[in-house]
Amino acid sequence: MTPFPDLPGFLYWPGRLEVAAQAAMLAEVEAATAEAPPYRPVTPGGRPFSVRMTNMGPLGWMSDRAGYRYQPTHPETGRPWPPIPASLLSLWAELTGAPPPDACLVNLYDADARMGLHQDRDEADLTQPVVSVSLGDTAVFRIGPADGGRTRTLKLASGDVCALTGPARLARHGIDRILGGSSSLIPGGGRINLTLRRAG
Ligand SMILES: O=C(O)CCC(=O)C(=O)O
Ligand SMILES: [Mn+2]
Repeated sequence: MTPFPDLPGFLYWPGRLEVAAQAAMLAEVEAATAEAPPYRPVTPGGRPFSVRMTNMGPLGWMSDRAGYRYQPTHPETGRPWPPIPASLLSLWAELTGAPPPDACLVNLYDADARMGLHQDRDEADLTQPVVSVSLGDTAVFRIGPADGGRTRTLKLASGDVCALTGPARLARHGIDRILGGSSSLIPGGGRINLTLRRAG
C-alpha cells in the first residue's frame, strides 16, 4: 500500500511477515551476527552512532572518519560479510521484481537508539529500490520528500516491510525513537532493521 498519497513510491506492507517467519529471520540474522559481530560506527565527523551495525552480502555499508561507503569486508574482523539469507532474497524478488540486492545492512537498536533524517544515496544506481524489514520493538519512522517538504511519521512494527522506490527513492527518512518493550520477538528487547539495497 501507499500510506502517504503525496509520497508515491513509498510502499508499505504492514504485517508482511507472520510471527513464524519473523522468528526464522531472526535466527538467520543471529547466525550472521555471530560471524560478523555488530559494531558501533562513527560518523565522518567522529560521532558514534547510537545504532550498532553489521552487514550481510557481498557489500556492506559502513561509516567512519573516511566517510560513508560500501566495502566487501567487516572493518574489525577483516572477513567477508556473511551471505544474505535466501528468505530475504526471495522477499526482495517478490516485492520489487528488481535484480537481486548485493547489500543488507543490519541495524540494531536498543530502546534509546535513533537514526537522524537522511537519504540513502551511497549506491551506484539510485533508481534501484531499497527494501526495509522491521523485527522486534516498534519504531517511530519519519519520512518526507527528497526536496525538503513536510515529514510525517509511521510506526513500523515487527514483521512490517517498507520500500523506497521510484519517486520516493531519495526520500528523507529516519527513526525518531523505539517503543521499548513493544515486542517479545527479540530476547532482551530491541529492534533489528534489515535494509536491502543494490549497492554496486
Ligand atoms: O531502521 C530503519 O528502519 C531505517 C534504517 C535506515 O534508514 C538506514 O539504515 O539507512
Ligand atoms: Mn536510510
